[in-house]
Amino acid sequence: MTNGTNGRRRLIAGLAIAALACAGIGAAAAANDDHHHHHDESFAAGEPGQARKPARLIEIVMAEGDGKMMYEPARLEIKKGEQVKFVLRNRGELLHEIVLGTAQENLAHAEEMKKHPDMPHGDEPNARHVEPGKTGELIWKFTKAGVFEYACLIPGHREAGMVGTIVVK
Ligand SMILES: [Cu+2]
Repeated sequence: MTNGTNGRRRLIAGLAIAALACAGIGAAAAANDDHHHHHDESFAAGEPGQARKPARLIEIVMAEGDGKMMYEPARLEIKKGEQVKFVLRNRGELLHEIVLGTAQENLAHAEEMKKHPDMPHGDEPNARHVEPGKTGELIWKFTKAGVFEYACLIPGHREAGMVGTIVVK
């Protein structure tokens, strides 16, 4: 890889973080179109899955109550190389999301979201929004060992407990 490519990748990664925070602006389709130009960067937690390939089904419930917000379960163990189909059930009364990444990435991303509190990002390959009472799906292949998390980066939600741990080994 040339230095030029490295520089470009860094730039793209920076742009992607900025874009993530504001993808809620305007039509989702337009925002997603804009996003797709940045998808040549890699994801820390693995790679987008392929719907045609076999996947382990994992159901995650999103909910809130008693001043807390949570995922159930809040901890997952996954084999390196395993493809997972997350079925996300929002049993709460608020919009929730799931974003897969490292804790560091999600914290940085959450800071960006705070600057744009009314603008949840679009559905990146590693993220899904789920409206109250609805169910969403996210297919992901965990190609890298490590500790990752799934979090809701809508301002205040991660802080209220909406974060789970994924151990890949
Ligand atoms: Cu949430």
